[in-house]
Amino acid sequence: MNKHPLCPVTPEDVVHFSEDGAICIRKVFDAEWCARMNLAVERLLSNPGKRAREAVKGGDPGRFHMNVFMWRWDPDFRDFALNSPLPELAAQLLDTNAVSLFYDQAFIKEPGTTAVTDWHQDLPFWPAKGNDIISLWVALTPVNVEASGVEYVAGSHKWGKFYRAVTPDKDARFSSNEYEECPDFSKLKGDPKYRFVSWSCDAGDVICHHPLTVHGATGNASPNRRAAISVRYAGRDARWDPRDSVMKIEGDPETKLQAGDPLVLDGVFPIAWRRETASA
Ligand SMILES: O=C(O)CCC(=O)C(=O)O
Repeated sequence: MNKHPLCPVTPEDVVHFSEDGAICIRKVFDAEWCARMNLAVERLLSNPGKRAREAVKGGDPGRFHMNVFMWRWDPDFRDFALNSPLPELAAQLLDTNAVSLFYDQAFIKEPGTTAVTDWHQDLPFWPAKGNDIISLWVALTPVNVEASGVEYVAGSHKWGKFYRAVTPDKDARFSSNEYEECPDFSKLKGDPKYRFVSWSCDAGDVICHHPLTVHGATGNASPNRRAAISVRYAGRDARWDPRDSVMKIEGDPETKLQAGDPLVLDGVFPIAWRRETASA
């Protein structure tokens, strides 16, 4: 199993990521990692635990399974988040000397799922703020962009917008009226104001996005499972920002962190990668 990305990140990738707020890095994981994590996904689906969400409605022939914090209880997910090429990739794209693990999240769509992932930004869901938070969406299966891919609105992380959070299962606890609703960008595809970016992936490719980049996804019209794990890492300016209507973080960081503290806390937001020669 590889320890470093198989395809190194280039300085052009760093610039591209900062401009578009989304980039696909090919061949981050070898086949052994993908096989191991697909077994872990299988285990997760049959034993989902207390934080699982299912977003399909009656009559949907598929299954849209989401889960969070798998790294806290499953050794394979733990290794994936802390001892794989991912944290180094995060640090390279954030151009920083150290990253902590924020959390991991599974997005599994079985064949025939009609439930979409609504257009959204990630930051409104989180008790966090800052630009230096990155989500690494790892394709564990091949992903055909038309059938089940995620799409991003390039540059939307720079709009200064903070859209209301909406979970795929429409959990009312998230929908704070303080913020405007995120438009349905699938209806704005022909509008020259917006540039959409998306990628078909092989297993082991990673799509990386900024926490304010607007994104959404179709269901799964392919005959195969679409399994992806998003692992989120925090860098330099990421801060604890407890607000109403945000997700609950496992491990009760609210009892240990003050608003404005860095997103670093043993056992909760552990340091996942540090440059060896870095002094801080
Ligand atoms: O895989 C999906 O459908 C959504 C992924 C997503 O929203 C994320 O990684 O933040």
